[in-house]
Amino acid sequence: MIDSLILQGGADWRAQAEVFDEIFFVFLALGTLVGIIVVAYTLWNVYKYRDDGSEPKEDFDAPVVGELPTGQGGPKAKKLFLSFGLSAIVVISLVVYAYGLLLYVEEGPDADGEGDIEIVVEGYQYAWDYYYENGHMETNELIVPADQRIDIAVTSRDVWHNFGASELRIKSDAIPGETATNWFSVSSEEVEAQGGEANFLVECFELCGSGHSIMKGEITVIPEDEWEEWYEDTEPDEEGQETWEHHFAEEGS
Ligand SMILES: [Cu+2]
Repeated sequence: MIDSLILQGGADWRAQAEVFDEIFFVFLALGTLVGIIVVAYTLWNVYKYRDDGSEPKEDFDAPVVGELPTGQGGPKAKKLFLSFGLSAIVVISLVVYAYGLLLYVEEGPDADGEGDIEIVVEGYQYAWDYYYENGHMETNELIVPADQRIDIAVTSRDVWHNFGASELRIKSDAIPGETATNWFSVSSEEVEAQGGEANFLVECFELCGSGHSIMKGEITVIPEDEWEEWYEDTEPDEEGQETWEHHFAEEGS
């Protein structure tokens, strides 16, 4: 139910996928529970107040078509307050709980930005370019280390696109002239489980032209030491560096 894209960097470091799966599970479980109670209570009342042919009791407060129920004073009001109170408690705690988790998703763990890997993602008809801090550029395949928070700044070169990786539960608008930020993380456990290299499909989620459906990429996560070796070998590029700085320096995180 909750998959294992947990990040190990600290007890409170959790991948977005894990957070969203937890929210989904909590809402599903509570929804099912409330549903069972409401349906069971309804059926029980249908049975209890069924028409068995006998005359109704004199003090029976039967509902009248076209009139608002007035007999909810006395002991019956208790039931009203109980159901109202319980609903309020459930709804308010869900709002507080979900809002707290969503704030975490927005800010990410360790929001000081130090030591994070920052990548500029630029969409265009019909592919994705990724710029690293040293200006190195990769097309369609984004190679990042495990156990790290990866910050992405998503933008577009031509029309509106949307950068998303469903398994990682990330999705960001790619709009020309604008920068949308997002983050993700994959644990080394997950990388090991996928055989030393974890792969996640990247798709464009904004209809952007005739090649929209082939606008696919990949996020490849490798162990940190392997990634560092790989990154050392990449060629720094001045133009790429300018693109990177334009999105990360100007944001002034
Ligand atoms: Cu697109």
